[in-house]
Amino acid sequence: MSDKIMVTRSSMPDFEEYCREIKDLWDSRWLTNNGAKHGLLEKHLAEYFDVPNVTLFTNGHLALENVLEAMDFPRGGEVITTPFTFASTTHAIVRSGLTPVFCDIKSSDYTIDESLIEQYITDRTCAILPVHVYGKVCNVEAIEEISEKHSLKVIYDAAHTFGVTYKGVSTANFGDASMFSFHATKVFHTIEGGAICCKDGELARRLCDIKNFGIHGPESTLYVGGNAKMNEFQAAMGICNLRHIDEEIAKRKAVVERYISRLSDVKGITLCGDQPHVENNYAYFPVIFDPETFGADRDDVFAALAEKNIGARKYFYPLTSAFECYQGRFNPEETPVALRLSLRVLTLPLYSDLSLDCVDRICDIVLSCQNIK
Ligand code: T4K
Repeated sequence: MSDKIMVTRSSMPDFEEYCREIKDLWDSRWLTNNGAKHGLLEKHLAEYFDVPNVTLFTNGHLALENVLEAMDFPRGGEVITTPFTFASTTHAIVRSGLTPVFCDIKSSDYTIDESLIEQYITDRTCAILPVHVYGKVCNVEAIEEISEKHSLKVIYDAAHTFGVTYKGVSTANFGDASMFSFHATKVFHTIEGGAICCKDGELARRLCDIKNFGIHGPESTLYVGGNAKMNEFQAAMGICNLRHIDEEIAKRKAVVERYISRLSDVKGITLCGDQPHVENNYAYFPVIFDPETFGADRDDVFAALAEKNIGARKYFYPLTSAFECYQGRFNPEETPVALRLSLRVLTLPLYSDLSLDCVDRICDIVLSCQNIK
């Protein structure tokens, strides 16, 4: 294979379509700070998610930091979360002066194990921050029950769930707030970008101020805010991409179905099955390799693919609790399911214009690793 296949590849709108969308910026010269495109994208997304408030950010990570700041938790407060995620989730908690408390995940869908949450609740706990990892939906009903019982806030890291619904409801509607990432690698993107979706209008208003230096009005600055605003070129990309989102998800579905047809009955390979009542967005394709029964481990498969110029990724290895920057603070062994999965998972390439021929070639290489040990 000559051209490198990466784990993902940004979807682009038609070049002319994007040019048409940004053309009026040359007339208005209004490039950022709550511009017209920003307003339009917020409106379109609120309709798409069917949620009252969408606040746009320059990226998902700052959206998460800003919502933690807006909730005004006491310094050192504990946030129950999972370590099987991208660096951003844990870093946002720590950078906000809060303490992550790691709960294990379920081997069935890699989301937080709701049956373990209550054992971590102390009088310092202020929030639960679960991750809809790979677009798999957490047990939102159980989490809501726990949060109500203990008066805790719930902030979902919904970075991976654009377009995902549970019982017909967008994941933007669960918890006190949900953070979406619109990074270039996501199912829906604004180049860089993100959003907080919430029902509470007061929280949304605070977020608007905090992301703009805390400025509330011309002569009023209410918060020690920073700068996390989305600009007009980002918003224009979002407006274009949103027009094609159904097609984007349908194409990804075809790729995933091909992977499933080739890999689902292979000894030693576990795929994450469909969840009841969930409409997928086909954001990632994680595969778990059991070295004993597959006869090769995750790293063997990763190396075999790399040799053929295919860049699969070990999302999410290492666990965030094992990062060098947190050395001595957390013990990854305390989340044994997450640790085991992080050592066995490989996310295979997945994007909307990945051809089915390429999927077949990737699967052929994966299967050629069987029993190489
Ligand atoms: N929470 C969770 C659970 C997340 O997964 C993320 C981000 C966040 C929070 C934070 O959201 P943001 O602040 O990013 O909005 C990538 C993405 O940068 C990151 O957004 C994403 N999660 C994470 C899972 O993946 P890297 O370090 O793996 O990216 P990189 O540069 O290695 O790119 C991966 C592949 O994507 C490349 O091999 C090729 C392709 N690619 C990349 C770029 C930058 C493109 O096709 N186009 C591009 O422009 O983090």
